[in-house]
Amino acid sequence: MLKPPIQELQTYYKTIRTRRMQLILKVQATAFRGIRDYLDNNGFTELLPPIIGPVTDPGIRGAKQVTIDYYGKEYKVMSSAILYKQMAAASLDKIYFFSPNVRLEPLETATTGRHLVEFVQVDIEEANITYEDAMRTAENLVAHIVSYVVDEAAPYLEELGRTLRKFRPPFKKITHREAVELLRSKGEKVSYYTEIPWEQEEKLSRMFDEPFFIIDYPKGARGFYDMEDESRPGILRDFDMLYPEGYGEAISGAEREYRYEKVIARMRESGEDPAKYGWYLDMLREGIPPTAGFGIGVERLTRYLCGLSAVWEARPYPKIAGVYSP
Ligand code: ASN
Repeated sequence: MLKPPIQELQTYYKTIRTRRMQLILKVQATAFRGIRDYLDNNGFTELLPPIIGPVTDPGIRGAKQVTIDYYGKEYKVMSSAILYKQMAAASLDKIYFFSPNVRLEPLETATTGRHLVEFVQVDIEEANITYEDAMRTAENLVAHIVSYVVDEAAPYLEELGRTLRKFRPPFKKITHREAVELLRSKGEKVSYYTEIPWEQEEKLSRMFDEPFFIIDYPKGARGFYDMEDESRPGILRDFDMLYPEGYGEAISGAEREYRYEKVIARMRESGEDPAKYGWYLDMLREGIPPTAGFGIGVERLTRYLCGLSAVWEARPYPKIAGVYSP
């Protein structure tokens, strides 16, 4: 467990001038090149990310959205750009953006070493694919990034003391149910019906030495946009990818529910008011193709690549729950 970082983090921005932060930022910039190298060479189009809008992703696991006054109307700062991704993939087929997200995380997350209030995820979406296809993209992307960074950033990794190994897909897949059974067999109290808490996710991640997927989360665990499997009610066609060695979640993704009536029903079930989602529901009513995709958090990626103890080491000006810092 990390020390409470509050005191230290108020002045953490000064570390940008240290050698260690220089090395981390060099590795991170190399990873960005690796991400674009893979996606641009595989038919994806990079788009500018939306930053504010009338609604944003409600599936943010206990964090709060940020509201701003937009000429007298309430707007949200993107907690994720999920709602826009489906529309963009309906037009350009294979898209991605480097999407800045803000989530007011609970105060307890200040010491997890894995939560930031302000972070960036590379959000990826493809039309007319299944979640199995999306997982193939995800594992190929991660394998490419690691290989690219190992080749292109070797001196930086060495100076950081990080040994990074290349991986060859496919990555192992376990269901959410199997993950819960595995954790229960080690004495952990985890539920079959909810998200796996981050502490247990970290323990699970220590049991593996390669990235791996957890698939088929229960309906209660995720947003209304993850598709429910029609032949297995209550089970979603979605996935997380976890890094090994205790680094925990790398990626979250899913096949999306795109049918108007079903989305309305899922919104109601999850306590969302469909009236707030005007433009999104209009888009679905007019009809879009099925899509699937995922998001990969770049600070957690950097943490893994560099072997850092906390995610705030991957940001020169980190924002942590409850910490007033520049
Ligand atoms: N980016 C995630 C996805 O594509 C959604 C999220 O961040 N909540 O499923």
